Amino acid sequence: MPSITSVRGRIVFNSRGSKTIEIDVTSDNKFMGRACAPSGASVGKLEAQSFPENKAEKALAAFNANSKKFVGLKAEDMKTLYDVLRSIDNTDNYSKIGGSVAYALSIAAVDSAAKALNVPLFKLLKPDKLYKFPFPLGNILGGGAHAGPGTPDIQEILACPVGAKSIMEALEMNFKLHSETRKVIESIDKRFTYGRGDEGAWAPNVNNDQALEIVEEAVKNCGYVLGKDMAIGIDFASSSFWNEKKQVYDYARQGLKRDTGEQIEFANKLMRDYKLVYAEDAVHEGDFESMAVLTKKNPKTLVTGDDMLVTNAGKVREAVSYGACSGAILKVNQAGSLYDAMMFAQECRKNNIKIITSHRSGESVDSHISHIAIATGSKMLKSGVLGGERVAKLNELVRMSEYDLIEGMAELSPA
Ligand code: 2PG
Ligand code: MG
Repeated sequence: MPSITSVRGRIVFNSRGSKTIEIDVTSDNKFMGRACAPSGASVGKLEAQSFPENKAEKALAAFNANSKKFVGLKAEDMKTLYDVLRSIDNTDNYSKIGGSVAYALSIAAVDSAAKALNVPLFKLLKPDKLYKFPFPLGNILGGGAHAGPGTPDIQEILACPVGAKSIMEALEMNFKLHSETRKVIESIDKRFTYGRGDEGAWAPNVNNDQALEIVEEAVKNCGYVLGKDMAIGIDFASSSFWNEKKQVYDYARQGLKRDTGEQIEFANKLMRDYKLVYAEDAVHEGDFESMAVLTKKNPKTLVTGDDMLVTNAGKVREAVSYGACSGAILKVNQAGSLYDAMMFAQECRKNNIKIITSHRSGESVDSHISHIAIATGSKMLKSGVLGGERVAKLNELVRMSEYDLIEGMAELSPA
């Protein structure tokens, strides 16, 4: 069993040019694992806090002050590493050492263990006989916190190539739809600049309804049958436009407001009209009751919690008590360490809630989440379409198809 012989942390930059933490973990003096913490723009209230006092320098200082405590641990032992992290920081949200440190350290450790043991990371995380590929869920057209004024209030319209038989075919379908979507935007806006948001999705000057019509038309132009070959998903990220004081969803860019009942009606209508395979955070993070209404009404859609569940096993139990959510986003950095995220995944599987492993809008070129998606039995991997930091995860899936251990695409139909 490889043991950690040294650790080293540093400040680097993410895809938005913001500072973040990267950590190297070396096992048996020669096998180096490395991981870099991502960060979100639309952040759930109960997520792990990336940095103490919101400063990467403070996270690095807290890590350096404690780094010796990790030397000597077994590199693949996520639980012991978690226990040591918790002996340093017992806050709910890792506000003392920083979620970025918990993320980078815990993933660099297993990365190093996988290299030392010469096994692919997904197999180290979950020894199994057979695995399935998650469907790539790619952001095609978006707005919200990921793009500027004039773009839709809805954060992401996503492609999911549900008819694909292989990962290669699935990726090609997403790239084709992304490129066709640009042509449709250009046909209605001759001055379209090809502007893209933080995750590589087109960021045109259109409202929410037009945005959906554009993607629907692009699906048709590609020759795909909507919902059969290519399905659409939406991340409303509705907490970011929920006005708690006025109790309304404020679609400020489109100039309209919806109360809770109207928001439920709107989300139901989109799920029906566009045969959505996926609907994330359609209501704000605290509204489990409305999420339960949507979940019950739409058995064919993965009605998914992101800000609502914040990759927290306790929140999954809360959702289950309401009957809310058939899908759950897994973002390791929301939870903090990889062990926290694995406990969340276990709770989801126990309750038959489908897992969707996800990137963040501020990313690195790391590709560990592709392995985490396979190891957790994720139905989808939400990791964008274009941009080096997005394609890095997708290309890792391509490389993984060289292993005979992964057989075909995940089963999407609701159990
Ligand atoms: C989300 C994510 C990823 P962010 O809301 O699901 O798409 O965005 O990382 O900005 O929270
Ligand atoms: Mg989200």
